Amino acid sequence: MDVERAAAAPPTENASPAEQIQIEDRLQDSAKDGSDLRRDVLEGLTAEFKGLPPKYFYDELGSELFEQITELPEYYPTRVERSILAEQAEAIVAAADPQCLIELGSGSASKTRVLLSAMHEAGSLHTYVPVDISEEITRATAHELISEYPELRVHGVLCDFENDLERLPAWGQRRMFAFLGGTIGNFDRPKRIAFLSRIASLLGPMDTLLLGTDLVKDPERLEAAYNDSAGVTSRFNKNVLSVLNRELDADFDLDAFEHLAFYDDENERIDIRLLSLADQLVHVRALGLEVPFAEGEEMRTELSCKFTRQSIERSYAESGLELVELWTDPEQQFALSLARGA
Ligand code: SAH
Ligand code: AVI
Repeated sequence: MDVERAAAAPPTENASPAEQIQIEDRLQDSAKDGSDLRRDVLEGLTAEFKGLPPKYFYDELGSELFEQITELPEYYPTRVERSILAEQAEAIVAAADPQCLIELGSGSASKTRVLLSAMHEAGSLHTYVPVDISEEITRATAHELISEYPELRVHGVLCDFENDLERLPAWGQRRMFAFLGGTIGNFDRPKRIAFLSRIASLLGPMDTLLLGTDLVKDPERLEAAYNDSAGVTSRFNKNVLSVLNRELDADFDLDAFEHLAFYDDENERIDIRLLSLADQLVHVRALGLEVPFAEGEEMRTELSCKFTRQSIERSYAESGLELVELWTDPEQQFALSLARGA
């Protein structure tokens, strides 16, 4: 395991932006030269039930569309998670006592500010480590944060957390890993347990994990959140086809596919797909691939699993983690939970 230990650098009052921000590019060559994308797309488009991994949504436009989703009236998770953080940040910081906050899939870190402010109030704000696959949003976020928190060091890491978790540098003693927004729900169950187990093996005795999970609820409310009336989620979903057109010289016609999102009650998850509106042949020239889609055929682009307190505890138990505390909102729509190594 390639884990570097570095002491959390004490912040200085007059640090320049260049000293305060460091963005480390740890994306592997296979991500940079497109071979991961080629492998995943070849596998996904030649399978009997076609599918694409959700991480390819997040080019610059995809990150921007996700930001728009978080502001939609139907998309409650961001608002509710922020409200729980606003209520409980002090309690979370008191329970975890972190010096360093490492956020996986940080994006715009819009809710993270609540935690950073609570760490600031507790006098323990040293280092923030945003970890994301999307370079543009990570750089922009780092610059915004240092203007808001002059004492903060931002050590961003660009990487694919699925591939590179063990290659993250490890700063100082009391680290809190945060995985917010319900992004853990975008893994299916086996991947979730594997990923949480990997986090568990990185946690030292003083480290914690703060996990955001969307909760099982009325299917109508859930389905509305993924079928907004303004059509932003549809554009976000189809953006993966634009990524393939650009990166792999493909010729997907975005108008020939329809966004689908429905609640799968048995598996407690929203299933997000693209439905082919016609019999069509798509060319992915960079792969020398011709992909037939039948009219009515569905391709999975994302899963968004929903949880109960029991399923959160079970996921932790199966991953070598132990629940410390769980916070939710009055309507029990979303949960934040703090875990330690078992
Ligand atoms: N945490 C933010 C953003 C969630 S959107 C929130 O709660 O609102 C999911 C984020 O995870 C995006 O910023 C996306 O770029 C990032 N992401 C998705 N898959 C990733 C991967 N495999 N490795 C690193 N980052 C990833
Ligand atoms: C990032 N992730 C938690 C979002 C979700 O709700 O599963 C992604 C998303 N997909 C469609 N809308 C939002």
